[in-house]
Amino acid sequence: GLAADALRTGYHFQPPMHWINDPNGVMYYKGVYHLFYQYNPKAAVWGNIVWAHAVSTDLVNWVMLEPAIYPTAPFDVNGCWSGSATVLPDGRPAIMYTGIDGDGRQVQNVAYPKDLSDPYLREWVKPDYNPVIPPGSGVNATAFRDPTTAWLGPDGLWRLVVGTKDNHRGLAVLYRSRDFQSWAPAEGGPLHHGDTGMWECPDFYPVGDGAQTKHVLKVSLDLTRFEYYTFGSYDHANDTYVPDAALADGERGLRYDYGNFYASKTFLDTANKPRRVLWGWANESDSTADDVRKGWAGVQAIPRKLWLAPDGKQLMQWPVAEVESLRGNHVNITDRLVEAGSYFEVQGLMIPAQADVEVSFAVVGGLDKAEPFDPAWRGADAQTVCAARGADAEGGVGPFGLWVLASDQLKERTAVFFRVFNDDGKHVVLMCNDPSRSSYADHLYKPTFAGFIDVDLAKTGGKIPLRTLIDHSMVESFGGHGKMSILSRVYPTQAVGDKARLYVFNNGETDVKVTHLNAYDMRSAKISTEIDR
Ligand code: DQQ
Repeated sequence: GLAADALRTGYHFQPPMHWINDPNGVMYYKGVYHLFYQYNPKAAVWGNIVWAHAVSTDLVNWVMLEPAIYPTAPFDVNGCWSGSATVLPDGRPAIMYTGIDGDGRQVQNVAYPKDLSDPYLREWVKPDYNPVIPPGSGVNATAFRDPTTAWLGPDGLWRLVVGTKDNHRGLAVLYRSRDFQSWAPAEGGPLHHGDTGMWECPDFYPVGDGAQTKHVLKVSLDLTRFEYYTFGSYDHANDTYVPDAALADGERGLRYDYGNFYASKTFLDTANKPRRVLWGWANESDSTADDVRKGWAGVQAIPRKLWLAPDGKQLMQWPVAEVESLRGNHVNITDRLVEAGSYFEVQGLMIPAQADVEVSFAVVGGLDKAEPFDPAWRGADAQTVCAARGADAEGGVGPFGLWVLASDQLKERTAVFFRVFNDDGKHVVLMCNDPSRSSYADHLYKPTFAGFIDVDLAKTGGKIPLRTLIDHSMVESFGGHGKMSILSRVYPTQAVGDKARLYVFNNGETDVKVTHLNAYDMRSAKISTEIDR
């Protein structure tokens, strides 16, 4: 079996035990960050779902509180599913969440804090007039959930979006309300829809400033378990949303993360500048039997700052700066050549299984040897390409990158790397996470994750940066200063704790150079409960 304790994360959010999934109701309120999340208080499998609750002043160290929202009434007797928080103009926060009622219908309910003078907002009250948004006629009552944070229109009406489906069509439906109690769907039809099955956990919010402001619509696809987003213009008067024409919609669209990252949600952090912060859930990729044995399942990704790229082509993400407060012992390497076909170990970390690594690569041998991009791959997704040309397939330019959570003989290792193709004279850069050798355990789900990263190596002088947050069973990577992220769950049996190692490798025919590498041991986040505070 897998070593349950050795695989628990040190600085990614996890409760002491049991199952977790979606982040819910994330907000900043009077100096405190709130993270609610889908939680099974009884077991390490999905079920008995309540909103567990944790609070923090820095998004890094957490106080675990009692569950905040749990079944108490006919309108949520079968479960309290995902939803969002809204801070109202009078300063009161409101939570909208999906309840599973006595008939198994999905309904939207509102809850308010019992005591506004409690800075932690421990107790929540559900008014008797719930549900406030039952599934109307023509709505699929078993696929109607996950209300977004609400926003106020220029006409003084509140708006929010609920995810649903109509046969195979995913829908984001907009509802309006004057008083946050009585809600009606916008007459103009759904805000957006796609031919991609149920849309879970929609999120809709502005990014950019001034003339550059865009609205982002993110949806979580129940069928593929990936998330996609578009951005474009939102007409506040008519509640219509038109994605930018240059962006692909649906499964060919952009993702926040090209790996194991789902049911995410953002909030506006008014304490800092302000910034928009993204939370997302990373599922396990071991077996259900492993989870039961481990006694826990599910982790939250590092909260990420999210913004619109200056070129307006995509969103960018970066771990919130507060995470760096956990950095300890530091290892630095400058201008080290990694010749074609070579590798070296990064020495000096005390616990390489719990580290933060920032590395900047430069292709110093030119791009001439880049492998031809197989025309058969046109239209295929990056994951397919990377599954065909993984970390161990020698290339022309790349694969080069990191081997993390590696055992001393390198039998276990997870590769995070770049690989450059020549597509009719245009260079295409693949960023990839290859876990195929991550563990001796043979029953694990080990999908290769990848994306095409928008970095023009001809313009950057061959330079491409990578940051990887390593946390025992988490490998969370950011390429190109936040242009692409890939989260992967791996379960080494040998490369655990201080036995794990870190390497830089180059499996290509072209030399690369590590211009800078800064690796840090990461202290564990402080997790306390009410009792030991
Ligand atoms: N998880 C929740 C649902 C949501 C799904 C139930 C997404 O509200 O649609 O736990 O992971």
